[in-house]
Amino acid sequence: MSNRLNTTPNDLRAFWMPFTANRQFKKEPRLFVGAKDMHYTTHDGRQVLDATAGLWCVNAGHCRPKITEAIREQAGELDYAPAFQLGHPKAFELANRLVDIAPEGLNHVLYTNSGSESVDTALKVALAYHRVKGNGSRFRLIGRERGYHGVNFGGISVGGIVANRKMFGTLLTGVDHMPHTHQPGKNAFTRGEPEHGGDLASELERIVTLHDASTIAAVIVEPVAGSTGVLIPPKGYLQKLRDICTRHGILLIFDEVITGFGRMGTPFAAQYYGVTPDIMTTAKGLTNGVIPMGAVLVSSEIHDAFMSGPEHMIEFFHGYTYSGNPIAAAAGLATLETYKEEGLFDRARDMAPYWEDGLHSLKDLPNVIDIRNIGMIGAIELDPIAGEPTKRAFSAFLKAYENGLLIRTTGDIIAMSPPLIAEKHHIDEIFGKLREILKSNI
Ligand code: PXG
Repeated sequence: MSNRLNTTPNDLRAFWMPFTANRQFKKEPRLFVGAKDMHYTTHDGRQVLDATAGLWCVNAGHCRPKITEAIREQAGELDYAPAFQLGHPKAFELANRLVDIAPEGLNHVLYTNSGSESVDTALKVALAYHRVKGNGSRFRLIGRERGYHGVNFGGISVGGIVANRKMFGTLLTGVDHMPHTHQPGKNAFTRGEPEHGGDLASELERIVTLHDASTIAAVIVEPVAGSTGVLIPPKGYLQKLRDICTRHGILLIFDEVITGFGRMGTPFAAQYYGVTPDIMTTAKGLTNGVIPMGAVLVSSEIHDAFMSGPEHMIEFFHGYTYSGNPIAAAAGLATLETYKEEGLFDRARDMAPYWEDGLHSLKDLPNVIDIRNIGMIGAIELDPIAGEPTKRAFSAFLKAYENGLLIRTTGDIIAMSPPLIAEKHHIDEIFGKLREILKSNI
């Protein structure tokens, strides 16, 4: 006897979809069956322009030949190699290439399979680092309101999105949160970095005073908060966090799962802002979203602190079956080569002003209460319908999909982050379609 709910072909019920309105979806399914460069093909044969690079990950565009070929070849040559006590060449090669484009001083790489795992890995490295240095009293982790650091227990503990936390009990203990930096009253419709709010970094100083620096292991922030609706750090904010952490011996972790791999027009946001963290988490664009893989980059200071004791002993009791998986590593190498050959990070930097102009041209439309942008990231905040939060933006999402445009929404905010291969005419099409949608009464 089958466990299936019934045996109808194409039955959608067994798959409990992630972060999805399952009942709405299954009434009106939206399926992609193909993709190429800037477009998806839907199950009903329509082309949809991708204004979100999948979920902020397909930075080089879809089904790029070099990446596809690398995966195909690797799958036929070496499918899997045990990750513990054994290795394979491409995992080492990819780590070197990552270090080459990373901010100076981040010289070592731990592999994961997702952004959530990168975050939990980074938090564990931070705690263990202080312990091996004889500072085991540093156990606290500091995150930020509205932060998104994936969905594992470490990530939701330091994260600050209520819906992602409230169902899950006590989470990690010893966590505190800085305030978020969103100040629409002062900063609405700012192009690029907001003027107001840099001083909010001094809230970290207040938290340090409350708990004492000797109890704090690390601070984790997204340089630009993505999932919560694109919150761009106010001028001077990240540097201030860096200074406070340095002064108090606290590790600074940048969660670059979204901001990494050219999204800001630089390899990482750290380079865009000229602020170097001690640990950096990545995923998504590392393999162009094609194969699950993440990487955590750490400083030599951190890595070297673990390299003591008998040489036959494992130095750090952490890792995944698929850490540095050969097919993922091959995809990662081919992705980095594609970024380099096509100059996609520079291209993003050069295209960003055009993106900014297009985005801000929507300022006059009904219910638009803020527009924000940085690099190839943009957000349009809509006035929520009274008593029905999220509905206005979700309607815009559905209308856009019907009209051949893929956007993301979170709350009543539309977020966009196109593949970095986007041409000006794609950008015109994105904002032309959005103008029509927002003009209609949603
Ligand atoms: N950190 C950050 C900063 C992220 O944005 C994660 C960690 C977790 O990554 P994984 O690979 O475990 O999902 C993320 C993920 C959206 C959206 O539309 C954002 C994410 C994932 C899905 C949708 O904003 N970010």
